[in-house]
Amino acid sequence: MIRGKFITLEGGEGVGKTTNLAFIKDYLEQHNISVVVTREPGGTVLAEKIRQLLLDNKSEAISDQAELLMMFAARAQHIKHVIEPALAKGKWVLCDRFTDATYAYQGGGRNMKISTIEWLENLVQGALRPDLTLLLDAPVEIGIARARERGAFDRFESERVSFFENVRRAYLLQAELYPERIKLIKANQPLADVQRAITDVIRILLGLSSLNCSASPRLGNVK
Ligand code: Z5A
Repeated sequence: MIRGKFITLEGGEGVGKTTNLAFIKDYLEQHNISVVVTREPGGTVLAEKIRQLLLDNKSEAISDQAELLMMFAARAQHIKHVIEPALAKGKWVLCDRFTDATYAYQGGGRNMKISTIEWLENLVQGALRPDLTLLLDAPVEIGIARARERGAFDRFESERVSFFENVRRAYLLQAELYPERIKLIKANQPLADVQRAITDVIRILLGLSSLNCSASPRLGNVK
């Protein structure tokens, strides 16, 4: 059995991760690939309960340390019960956020030590890393405006704009550190153009194209 591929979608709030996850799933299925769509925090019964606790903005204040550990507790369940079994069966896993989000939100947003995140990443994931990460990037105010059209804010969405600026910077740093794995997609363009850029990247992963794609990990492309 050939192991499946692990693809993650990342980016600040409202950049279009959920919208494009559905698009990628359809595209892969058209190429006869069996896909498992999941998300973090979440993806199992227990991990979804942890997600509810993390997003609830009416509960007691969650310390930064507790938040970080809850992210990795949910992730440990998710990897053991969903991600690893699916990959071992040859399925492709499409995940809405993964550990790059921890570097961005807990590292960039909450200012937690990167070495602590790295330590937890190695403990919980072993050698598991995404094969491809699509980082949807847009100026913070665009993502916030899109996301807030939905109404009520969760615990993260209630953060200040400066928090999301730090998150965005940390994501872009991840893209600079891992240019082979993380492909930057400009998300402040019409959805059809975003999806064309995504298709270019996915085609390369599928071995359907070796051309240079319009997505680029270079920071010069942002704003
Ligand atoms: N979190 C963390 O802190 N640490 C971690 O390790 C992990 C997560 C894993 C929950 O995530 C929170 O967990 C998250 C970080 C934290 N909090 N925040 N913020 P989430 O993924 O569930 O929450 P989210 O980022 O807020 O998701 P979202 O708001 O649903 O955004 P999205 O999925 O990226 O966007 P969308 O729903 O696809 O699109 C939003 C709207 O924009 C929608 O109306 C679309 O139709 C529209 N859209 C999308 N693309 C376009 C384009 N190109 N043009 C115009 N309109 C568009």
